[in-house]
Amino acid sequence: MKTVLITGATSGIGLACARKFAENGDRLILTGRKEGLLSEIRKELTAKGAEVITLAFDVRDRDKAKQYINDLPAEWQEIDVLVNNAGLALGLEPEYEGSFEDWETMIDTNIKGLLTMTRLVVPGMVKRNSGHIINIGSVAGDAAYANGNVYCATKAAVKTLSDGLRIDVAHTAVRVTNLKPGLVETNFSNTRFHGDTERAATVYKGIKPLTGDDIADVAVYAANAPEHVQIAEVLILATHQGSGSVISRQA
Ligand code: NDP
Ligand code: 8X3
Repeated sequence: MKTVLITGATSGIGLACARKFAENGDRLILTGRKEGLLSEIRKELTAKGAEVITLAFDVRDRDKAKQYINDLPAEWQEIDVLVNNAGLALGLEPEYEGSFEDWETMIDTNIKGLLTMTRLVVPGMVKRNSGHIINIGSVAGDAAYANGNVYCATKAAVKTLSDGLRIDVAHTAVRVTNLKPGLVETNFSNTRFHGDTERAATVYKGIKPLTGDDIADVAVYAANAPEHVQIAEVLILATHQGSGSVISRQA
């Protein structure tokens, strides 16, 4: 049984990871911003026999993150798996027309929030010579697509930070995985289009997208691979998606 900390566990891929790791018999530290949702999820999973604690904080709030991680009860301090999932896209506009505020939010969450959690959790892993960081990157980090600019750049940063961390912990048994999903139907597009659900629905029109469960399956697989195997990076696309910008839609 592993202790798994998941950021952004209230929705989509993070929630699917919470359910799949619980099914796998692991115990969970679930974090997110929505305290009410976190407690509902805790109830759901504890009813199925999982051990779960929840921490409500925004990954952009470094002081809060520090406080919550440092104040974990002694029996929860040894985190085996950190799933750096909290993240978002905001807007889909040419780079020369994007919103400064959206850019700040994406950079602060997807890059700086991920780095904060890494900095807080990984020293314990290095000290124990054991642990696994699973970063949720994206196909968007492999190559920019039209109007994706800053979001794509944040996911390219997740790839580089994953590669850098993997190098920096190579003398230990700590493993680093960068999961790079393509189109996954979650709340992602609603958030990207600031609540425009009609526009969000068009993203998944004419193609069977991935689900959060599809990504969570890979995360659980990577976390349970034999100790000498490091699943460094996985690109997971919907079958009719050729790349970040090539999607074959049926009429
Ligand atoms: P969702 O919007 O369904 O879930 C995002 C989760 O991140 C929510 O729990 C959200 O909480 C949380 N979150 C966002 N900002 C913060 C913050 N500042 N502090 C704490 N939690 C936060 O989208 P997905 O599940 O799709 O997204 C999860 C990750 O997967 C993201 O990193 C995304 O970039 C990545 N991804 C998604 C793909 C897709 O097609 N859906 C493809 C490739 C990668 P809240 O509800 O409070 O905002
Ligand atoms: C989310 C997937 O292709 O919309 O990272 O950027 S995509």
